[in-house]
Amino acid sequence: MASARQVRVPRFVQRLHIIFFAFFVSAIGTSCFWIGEHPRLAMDTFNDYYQTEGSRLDDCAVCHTTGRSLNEYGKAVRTAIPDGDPTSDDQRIRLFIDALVIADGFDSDGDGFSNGVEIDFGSFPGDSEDAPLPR
Ligand SMILES: [Ca+2]
Repeated sequence: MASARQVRVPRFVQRLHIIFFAFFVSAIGTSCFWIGEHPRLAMDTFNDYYQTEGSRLDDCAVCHTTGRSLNEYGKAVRTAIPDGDPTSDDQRIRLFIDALVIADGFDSDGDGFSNGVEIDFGSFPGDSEDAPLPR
């Protein structure tokens, strides 16, 4: 026999935890991973900054291994991008260039050449098998 005190909880209330979880994930995603939502802006900004359009470095493989996975150079750039949610492409471009400049000083693939030197010489800064030719 059912108690007269049973309270029927509406289905949407029963699922509130799912809504809160989705909101939480969404909020984190916009503050930390915005650059992944703008791959064309990232590639265009890279090419504009380093004058690499049409070169072998005009390729997603500069930062990525497969799909959205980042190589060590891509991780260095990604790490240098501050958290936040830029509201315009101008802000995104400025933050991305700042991150590129920071990553220039590292040797992400450990081949003995800084990322900036590698890009200047047209080699991939995230691929230790690809380095500037010795002189
Ligand atoms: Ca390299």
